[in-house]
Amino acid sequence: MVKKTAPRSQMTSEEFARAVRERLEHMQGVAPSSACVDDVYQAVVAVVRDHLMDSWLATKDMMVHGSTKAVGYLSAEYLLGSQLPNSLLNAGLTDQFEQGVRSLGFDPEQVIEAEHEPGLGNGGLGRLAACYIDSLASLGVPAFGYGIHYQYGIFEQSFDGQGRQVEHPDYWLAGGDPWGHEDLNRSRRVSFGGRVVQEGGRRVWEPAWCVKAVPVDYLVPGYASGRVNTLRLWEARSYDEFDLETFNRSDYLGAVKPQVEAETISKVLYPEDSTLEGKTLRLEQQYFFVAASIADAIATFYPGQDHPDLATLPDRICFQLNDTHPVIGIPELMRVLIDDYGYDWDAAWSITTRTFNYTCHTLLPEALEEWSAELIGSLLPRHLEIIREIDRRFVSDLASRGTGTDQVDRMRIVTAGPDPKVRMAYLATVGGSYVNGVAELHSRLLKEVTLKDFSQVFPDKFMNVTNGVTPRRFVRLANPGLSDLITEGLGTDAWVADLDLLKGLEPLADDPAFVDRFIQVKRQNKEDFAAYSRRRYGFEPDPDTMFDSIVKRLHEYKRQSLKILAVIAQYAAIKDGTADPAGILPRTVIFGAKAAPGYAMAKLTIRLINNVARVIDSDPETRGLLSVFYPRNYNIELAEHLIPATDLDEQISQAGKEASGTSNMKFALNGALTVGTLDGANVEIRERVGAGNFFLFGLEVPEVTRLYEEGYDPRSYYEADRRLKTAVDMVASGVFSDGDRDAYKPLVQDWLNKDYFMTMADFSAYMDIQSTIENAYRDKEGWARKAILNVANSGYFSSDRAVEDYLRQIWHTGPLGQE
Ligand code: 26Q
Repeated sequence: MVKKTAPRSQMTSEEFARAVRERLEHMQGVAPSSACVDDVYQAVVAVVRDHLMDSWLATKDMMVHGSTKAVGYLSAEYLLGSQLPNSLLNAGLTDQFEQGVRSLGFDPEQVIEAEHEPGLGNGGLGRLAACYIDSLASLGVPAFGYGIHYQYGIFEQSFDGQGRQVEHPDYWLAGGDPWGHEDLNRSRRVSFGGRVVQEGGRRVWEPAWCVKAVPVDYLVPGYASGRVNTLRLWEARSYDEFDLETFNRSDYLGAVKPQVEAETISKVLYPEDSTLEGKTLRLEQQYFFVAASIADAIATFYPGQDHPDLATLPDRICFQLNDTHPVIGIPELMRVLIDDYGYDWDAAWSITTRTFNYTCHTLLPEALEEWSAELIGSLLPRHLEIIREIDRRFVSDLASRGTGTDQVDRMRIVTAGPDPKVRMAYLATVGGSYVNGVAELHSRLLKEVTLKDFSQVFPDKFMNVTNGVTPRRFVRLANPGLSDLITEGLGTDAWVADLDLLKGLEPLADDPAFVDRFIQVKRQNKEDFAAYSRRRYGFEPDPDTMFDSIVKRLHEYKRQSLKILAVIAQYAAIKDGTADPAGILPRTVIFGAKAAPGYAMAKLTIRLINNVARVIDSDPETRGLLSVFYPRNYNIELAEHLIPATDLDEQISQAGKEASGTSNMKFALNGALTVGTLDGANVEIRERVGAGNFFLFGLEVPEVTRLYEEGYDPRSYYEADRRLKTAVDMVASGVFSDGDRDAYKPLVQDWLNKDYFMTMADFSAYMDIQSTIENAYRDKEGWARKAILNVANSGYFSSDRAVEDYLRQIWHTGPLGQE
């Protein structure tokens, strides 16, 4: 492999400054002397985009005219984070930007902070998509990311006076969209509703209304690859004058109404990420972006052809379904092939099944999408017919393989009964070549539990690709101090494009000078975070305390309540003198989490955390010993500041519930130690970094299963552990609600009577491992040594490796220009 070092563009800083000035004066009409930071930001973005344009055109040209199969990543979410620092790094323009902007009298830091991050995703799945498009471009693989140009991204979170979550719309486009390139000439028509009629031997869909899908393109520059791929996000517009032919003439007003409402389709990202309501608008969003993307791919690879040979489609592009959200693409491609291009069923099925693959991201049954057949039928009548036909043929295929009738019934894509449902995960499994889970444990559980019947019949379909994260954003950019130290330690910065090289740091864990430098870097990151936090939130965590972080969406299965109960128990021990102040390890516990607006239990947990923080931080007895900090609005920017500053990372989900986790990888790569259960990718992290450098606790999957079967009694754990009893009783008695004993009743009742995720059962083990952690932390050098070994052995968790796994096992393609 060629060792790639940081790219540097030919452009000088003088040229950069000149281009910015030019842009300000001639395009924006602002004299540099009267420009504000936002003006400069806009001009800088234009300069960077301009600079990437030639490579973008060349990449697209090679993709269309070459013979390398492209990847079409279909994802309803891309949680991009800020674009400027990443584009500068990948384009080799960082120094020129800094010097150029300074020469114009501006602070580069402020220009970078002028960006409002596009929060077009909920959490892990959306961020993973963003990491994968970065890696695809960096590896030089021709790829399109396809998604939705939501006008409102994930809501902005604040807290009210009682500590409750308040949601505010995230109008991320307020300052324009300087990175987006709207391409009106590539727009596509997407139709909905109506009916299907028989015309001769053909079924003909007569839709009732349609919308225009307008692409907004974002450049995705690879790191040191010279390639620039495309992220194409679709925006819904109504046609100015609607085309009467498309309409059902007998219902004129009924047809106009949805037309008028067309633009709502891409208005807002749904903030739910597990409990799924079958809302029409959500299905409209899914079909909208997938239909536009499939039409776009055909137009791109078969330009100007009325009768393209679509039998070659699987050689030109493969579509990866990021969870079930884009699965309606399977019947859509069938419809296009059969209805629009005249292929027969078998030919269309062969093309379709070789074009799609499906990644599953969950183990929770309630998170598996099911749409009522009635809803699909009213919005997409032709697709429902096709889905029913896929199901019919699938069932007869199973029968001919000798699959038992019970099993066949369990496997039906369309459920039987009065209100039939379409199971999207099953449709994806049947309609594509491969299905993959996102960590080894998850992939195994998919085969053994969630999709067991399918893995019995189609064992070769099932794959694992353990998730990964991009080292560019989450190490090189987020943690410059550690990056410099790594580069120094390895004698090269080639690790940024080849993260396995981190292994070379392993011997340095025994080098006292290196360990010392490592300690200094972490210390500096903690001070930087404290300063950032004071500016942003008005709270300054004390860098002399251990920074103990738990950041992820708020979910019962992720068990933020286990953490808060442990904090309360520690608080109680300080108050009642059980804990000797001299023996307490000073900590700052940092929470970051948004809850789905309709998820009552999660929102109540947020309120509890905020009030525990309030009570503890206003209590003089805990000063310098225990502090709880819950910054509002956890997002990519906050992650980039917090992760490098963290000492202890909490990955404490109930075993068998977190598909993978990806923040666990980011923390390990940034030299935090993990306290975690054997769940998701924690298992692989522990294997790689070494059991001695990972704090394991809690029930494991077989024990959880056994407890469910035997009958789980949370109250028995409450009775058995004084620390737990004290903590729960404090919540119940109103200590964190000004005496109001009802405030947290639903939470307390759940803990004592249901506790589906077994927080009570894991509490004692969790408290016990905390003492082990504290002892380990007191040995400063020993802790740093463990942290270095985490960094050195986490190279595997690069999204470059994950994408290479997809290329080898699933996509069967590779970089441009190597065919
Ligand atoms: C679906 C239908 C309707 C409304 C919303 C949704 C929806 C939206 C987002 C369902 C799920 C999500 C997001 C899921 C998610 O982020 N899953 C996480 O994916 C990560 C990347 O693989 C894993 O690391 C995490 O373990 C997994 O929880």
